[in-house]
Amino acid sequence: MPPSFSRSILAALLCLASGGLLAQSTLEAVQKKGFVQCGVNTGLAGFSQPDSQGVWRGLDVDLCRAVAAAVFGDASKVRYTPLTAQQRFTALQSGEIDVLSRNTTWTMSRDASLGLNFVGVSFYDGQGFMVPKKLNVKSAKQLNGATVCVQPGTTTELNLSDYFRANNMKFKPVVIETLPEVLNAYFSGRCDVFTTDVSGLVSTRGSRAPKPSDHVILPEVISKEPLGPVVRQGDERWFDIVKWTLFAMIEAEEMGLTSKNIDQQAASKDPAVQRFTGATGDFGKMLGLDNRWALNIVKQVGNYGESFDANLKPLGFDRGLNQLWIKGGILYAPPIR
Ligand SMILES: N[C@@H](CCC(=O)N[C@@H](CS)C(=O)NCC(=O)O)C(=O)O
Repeated sequence: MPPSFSRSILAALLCLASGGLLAQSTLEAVQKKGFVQCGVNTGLAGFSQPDSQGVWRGLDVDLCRAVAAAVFGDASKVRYTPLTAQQRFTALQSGEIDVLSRNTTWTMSRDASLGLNFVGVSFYDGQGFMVPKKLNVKSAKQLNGATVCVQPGTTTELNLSDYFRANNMKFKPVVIETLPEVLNAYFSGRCDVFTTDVSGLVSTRGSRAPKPSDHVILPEVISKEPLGPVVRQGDERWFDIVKWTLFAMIEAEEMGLTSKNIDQQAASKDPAVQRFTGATGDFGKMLGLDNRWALNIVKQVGNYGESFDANLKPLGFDRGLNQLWIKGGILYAPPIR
């Protein structure tokens, strides 16, 4: 075989390999384009919503910013793709986004059959019901025959029918894809009830109800909704990066590291703090990142509690289950060591 011919076969093979088997990793692709493409909610106050200057804010947005801080040392290197519940998984599967950080419940079928991986839980939630106060309903058990507003492609839709069936009650679903429209239907009285994650009820009542005090959230919480960030399956490196980004925010709170003190703490003699800030060890390197990856997250975005206080506390959220395990909640990050 003439050498030029074998060279061109080699080139063709290399080309095939780079497009297929050796396809560029998510980290490389993100580094090359210079930003993280993050899939977020279309607008849910406290989780992800643009402020009056058009700057995206919220707990879910902070996870996107933290990934950018870990990867680039710059939390601003994020672009946002607002997604409805129905659009979110396709956007991730197709590669349109690098991370989905959008009040998404970790369920077995989503994890095991969509080619996706949940990295952990950033907010423990459950499904609830909101009704106009004037209906004088005190319990979800009184909702037999109600018209219920719900968004498609959600766990909400599924739990709703389970709950009514289990309690021998009937309901008329009003299924509307976009949040502004489903809220409009509920606030204008087309439905008796709006159901979603309790966080969604608290957030939309506080930020979108014409008069928040006209609406009550019923006491029943009918499901577990562990919400967390999602990545594509098959890229372990990227999975680890997003997973440890979330853990770093939780661990920083437990260690008392904040955006205010992290620079001084970088000189700490405490071995755990030294590992966290990158003063010792090669923990960043293990992820393919700078050893100051976690320091950059905390410095630029803050720890989990700082993000919670900035984004959710003003809307009236309590920490509840989303408190650290050492303070009575269930937030627990594995050790950085
Ligand atoms: N956690 C549930 C529900 C998530 C969900 O989409 N909730 C609605 C109601 S708060 C929402 O975020 N809507 C905003 C939108 O569609 O843009 C799930 O993962 O299926």
